[in-house]
Order: sequence, then C-alpha cells, then structure tokens
Amino acid sequence: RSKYDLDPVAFEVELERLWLQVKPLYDSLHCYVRARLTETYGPEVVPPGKPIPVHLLGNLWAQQWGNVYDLVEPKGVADPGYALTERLEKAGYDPIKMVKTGEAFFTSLGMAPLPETFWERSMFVKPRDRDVVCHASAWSVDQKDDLRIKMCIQVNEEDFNTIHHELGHNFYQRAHNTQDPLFRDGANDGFHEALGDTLALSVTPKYLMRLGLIDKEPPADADVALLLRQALDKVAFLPFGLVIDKWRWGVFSGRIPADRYNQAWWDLKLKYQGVAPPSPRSEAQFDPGAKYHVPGNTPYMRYFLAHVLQFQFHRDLTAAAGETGPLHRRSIYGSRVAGEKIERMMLMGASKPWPDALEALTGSRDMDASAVLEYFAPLKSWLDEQNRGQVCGWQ
Ligand code: X8Z
Ligand code: ZN
Repeated sequence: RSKYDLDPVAFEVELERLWLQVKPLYDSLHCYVRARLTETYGPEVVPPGKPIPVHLLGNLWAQQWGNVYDLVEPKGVADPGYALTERLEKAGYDPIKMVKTGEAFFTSLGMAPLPETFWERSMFVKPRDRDVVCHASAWSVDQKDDLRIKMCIQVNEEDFNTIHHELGHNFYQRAHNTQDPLFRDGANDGFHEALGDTLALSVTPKYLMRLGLIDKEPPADADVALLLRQALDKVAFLPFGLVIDKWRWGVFSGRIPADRYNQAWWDLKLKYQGVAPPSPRSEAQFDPGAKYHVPGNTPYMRYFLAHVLQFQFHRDLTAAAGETGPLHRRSIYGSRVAGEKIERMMLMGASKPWPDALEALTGSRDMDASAVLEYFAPLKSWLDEQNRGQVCGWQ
C-alpha cells in the first residue's frame, strides 16, 4: 500500500469511497443475473436472496461474467446482432492478426509501431513441445525497446481485449523507459493496468464496422444489450478486484491466521461479491492459490483501480477527441489529440505523483467512479426496472 502517494490507511479509505460509489450498480447487476440464473437452473440451485453459486458465472474465478451473456441476455430489447468471437473466427483472424489489429489501434493515435523484435521474440501461442505459464504478460526486457508479450492467444473476444491490455503495458513501458530507472513505471500501478483497457473500451460497433467485422451498427435500442455485455465483465470485476488484496493484506498483517486462510477467502467473496462456493470448503483446501496473482505475488488492487480509471480516461479522452453521444458508443480510434494526451502521461512514468499524471490526462486530480456510473446509467435504470419486486442482496 506504499506506492500510492498516500498514507496506507488513507489509501484504504479511498478504496472504500470508490467501492461505495459503484456498489449500487454492482448490486443491481447481481440481482438481475441471479434472477436469470434462477430461471435457468431452478431455485434449488440458485436460491433467491442467497449468494450466487460461483461456478455458474462462466469463469473459473468468477472475475468476469461475460461468458454467461447468452443465459442472461435481455428480453424485449434489440439484439446487438453480433458476437465478436464469432466475427473474429468467421473473418479468419489468427493470433498474429489480432495483435496486429491491436497495434494498429495504438498507431492510429500517433504512436510509433512496435519494433521488429517484438514480432520475433514474443510468445503469441501456446507451444506444443513444452509447458509454459499462459497467464498473459508484457515485458520490457532491456528497459529500452526490447518489448514482448507472452500469451497463449485464442481467437475470441476475451483475448482480443487482453491483447489491447498487454500492448498498453508495452507502449507505456517504451514511453517511460526514457525516465531515470526509478521512475520507469506507471504513475501508479492502476494506470499501467488501465491504459490498454482504455483503448479496448473504444472497440465500439462503429470501430468494428471500420475493421469490416460487422456490417451495420446496432440500433440505439440495442444499447441495453451492449451495456449488459460490457457490465458482465467490467462491473462484475469490481468487487473481485477488491477481494484479492483485502485477503492478502489480512494474511500479511496476521489479521487472518493460517488456520483461517480458506474461510477468510470465502467470507470476503461472500461479503463483496455475493457468491458462494460450489461445495462445502474447509482448511484442507487453499482456494486463493488457484488465482495466478496469489502464488505469483502480484499485487491486485491495481486492477480494481484500473477498472475505475479506464472509464475516467475513456470519458475524458473521447471528449477531447470531439466524440459525442453515449459513452459506450464513443471511440478514440484515430484521434491524435487523444494520442498526444496519452503520450504525455506515459512519458511522465512515475516521476510525478499520480494526481499530476491524472490531471495531465483528465484535468482532474482525483480518482472518481462517476464515469463508470455515467457509462452504465442506461443499463442501471433498465436493471432496476427488471429487478422490481425482487428481493435483492444476499444473506
Ligand atoms: O492479470 C491480468 C493481466 C496481466 S497484467 C492479463 N489481469 C487480471 C487477471 O487476469 O486477473 C487483467 C485483468 C485482471
Ligand atoms: Zn496487466
């Protein structure tokens, strides 16, 4: 908690503030998704008023729920008319083409292309002859221009997003590699995690049309469906993003003793995410160990911050790019103005307190989840409508 230009206790207060800003949105999403899963699996499996069984959410860690979209897709509103995974497959995209497409987004903002060595030295697909760590990562090997990613790319929407995420690290690294060694880092680690995701938020239907992946823009009344798809990943992630380090900080401080590691994990997941384990758990299991960042010792609050910051960046960069209309239809693709702002922030690295970097990008010195709320506002009203008569929350 020492790397946020804040007293560690003040940092925790700040996190609580951001969480309380978005909690009503999460609660509405949770309530709606649970009701739809109850319809699918029956009240014995998904009891109303209770936490959602975590294994029904379409992801091993239930950190993003996009894979259950088909089970919860809205009724009575227009359909977006496409699923990106299917479009990528149909258009014959392969892993390299996906990465090239991601790179082209960055260069459209005026950034220099990645060096030839990136293409020679990266690992894009899972090798057949040896075991590797497939969890995606991005590297600046010589702290200059030997940039690489390591991923086991599959042709689907999730990996298309992750490619933008990883390239965000590489472009940021190349920019801050010009700083003194101590400052070769993000303004804070949440900034590093947010950068590529910010570009991925600009992967709008209009942009997909430009790529030739879809041939018409979904109508305005498909907004609820588009936003729900996005919320299943981005809003569902928020409490998950909090829980990992709340658990870890408890362990490191001794507040969570070794004979309660697993219990404390599920207590936190219940409290923040409203999810329950698939079967009874005990201290004979160590479920936190299944999450890469726990044994890998990678701090995790960065991703919670990133999920707030990326919407703040998106709102302010798209405005700078002259985009109007609902936030989720706006894209910075091709905007040199947005590109220059990003570049200016990236070049600062960690040489200034993060509020300075935030100000350079957004004009504000505070992290603020109001952009998340604004982005999802039409969905929130719709969810609350659907949830009428339901008992939301969990016991
Ligand atoms: O670990 C990652 C990136 C590498 S920095 C792929 N992410 C978190 C996760 O997978 O748990 C990105 C989103 C959250
Ligand atoms: Zn990352």
